Amino acid sequence: MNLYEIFRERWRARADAPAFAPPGRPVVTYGALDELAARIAAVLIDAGLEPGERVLAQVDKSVEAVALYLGALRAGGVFTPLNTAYTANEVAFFLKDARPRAFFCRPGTKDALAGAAAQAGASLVEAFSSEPENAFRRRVAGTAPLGGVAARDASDLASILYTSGTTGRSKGAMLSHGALAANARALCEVWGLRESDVLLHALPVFHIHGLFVALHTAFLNASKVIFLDRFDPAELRRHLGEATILMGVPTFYTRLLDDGLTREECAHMRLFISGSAPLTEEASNAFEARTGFRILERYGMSEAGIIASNPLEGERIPGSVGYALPGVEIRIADDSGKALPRGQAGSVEIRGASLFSGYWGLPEKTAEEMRPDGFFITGDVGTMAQDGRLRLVGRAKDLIISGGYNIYPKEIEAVLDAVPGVRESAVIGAPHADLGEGVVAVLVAERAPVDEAALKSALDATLARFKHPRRFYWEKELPRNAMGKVQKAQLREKYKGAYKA
Ligand code: MLC
Repeated sequence: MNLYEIFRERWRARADAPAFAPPGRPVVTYGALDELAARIAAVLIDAGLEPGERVLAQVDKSVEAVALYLGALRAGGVFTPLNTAYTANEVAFFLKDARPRAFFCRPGTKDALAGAAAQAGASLVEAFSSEPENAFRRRVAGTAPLGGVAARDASDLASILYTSGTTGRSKGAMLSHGALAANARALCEVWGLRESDVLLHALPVFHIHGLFVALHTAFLNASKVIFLDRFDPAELRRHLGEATILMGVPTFYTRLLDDGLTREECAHMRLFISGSAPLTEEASNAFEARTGFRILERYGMSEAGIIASNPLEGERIPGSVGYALPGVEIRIADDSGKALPRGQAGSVEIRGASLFSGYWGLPEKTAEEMRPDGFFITGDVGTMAQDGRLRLVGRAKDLIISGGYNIYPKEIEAVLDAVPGVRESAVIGAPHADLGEGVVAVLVAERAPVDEAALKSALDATLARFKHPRRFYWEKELPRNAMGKVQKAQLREKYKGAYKA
């Protein structure tokens, strides 16, 4: 069961139906999308791609980029997308770790990355763009489409999604064809998604939210996607009248309100869905007061797809992420994995068909995060009400969520600690009106505070800009407990106003 085959069965009867409608560009039908994916699959196989080999891609959002994903699936490859904000330094790590057969990058970065890609074993290295004169596009256009779809089992990998980790080293979450199919089907069921729905898509396509949650559900219904290059509130508002579904991070919703979104503009909409970061009760209420819609909040992660969702019918409660999805078991457990009584706060652990298959090349790390009975320890802390509604109340892991991106402090601290003159650092999240949390660095100097320019240039050389702290504070020393562990809660309290002014 190749996931692509599941999509294609649905598309057969809908070959003339619009798949993608990117404003200002021609509509792409499901038939045309299938053919483009078949040509890309043929090119990948010509280049030597064997089933199970990785196709690593750091490419800009476009219909062609989605076709690249689909072509990799069709050829039996393991699609491994990368955030377009990652620096060459970060990409070099992913190349080494993923050892892809094929690597696709943006035209401007090919020279810098081609050597590392070849060293990692890539036999196809292409500068990818949606421009018609792009050499890879021309090669695709001149290649006969692959007739079939590579045979894959439910347990075979379809994708690896990299997430940073608490140790500072990124881990690739391995997702199987079966896991992705199970999650997409469950979502279509709980959100009542159907052929006539029109999805307004403004998310990036290198994370589960934009690539899997949003697109897989549309693909299963062969429904139309209005495909925007990026999130721009004014542009998005112009298309609400043609759409029925929007999926976004909380920042989308607060920016839409700030931009002047009106009730009339939402008249054609059926459902607004939010995830990837906590939606505040305040934002949820403000959105309902303005538009009449209660945003449906759901909870997910790369390792598990969507785990829980507020109901389509019935009350959507702000602050709760709703009920376990069909096929997903959630338990609130103590440190040993023993289930706690309802209402008590504990570790959120999950099991089910959509769970990942482990971290790529890291069996020990996988084992650390799995219970012997197959439950995955999410790292979130939550409570479950008597009626089964889940509420997230904290995080056991040191993680910042900014604008829907997960940012792990350890990685940033390692860069700051290496700057001459910095003795040590602690990176924390502080409330941020637009992004939910903003990144703050608290530093201790060897002698005197280091010039901020030196810190920024070290960050520029290594880390994607969304990870960069925009506030720097100097302390004589970091607060520690008796065990010597930095007391980040104290720092978060002290610097909670960092982004207020
Ligand atoms: C952009 N910037 C950010 C940022 N996004 N900084 C912190 N956090 C972010 N999320 C910075 C850039 O580095 C840049 O800084 C400046 O903001 C402007 O960049 P931009 O590209 O113009 O930003 P903008 O378009 O405003 O992007 C904001 C955003 C975007 C919220 C629209 O971040 C976004 O689309 N987020 C969605 C993330 C997402 O899809 N998450 C799903 C993960 S999956 P400078 O200094 O360079 O100018 C997951 C599981 C699940 O979590 O359940 O879904």
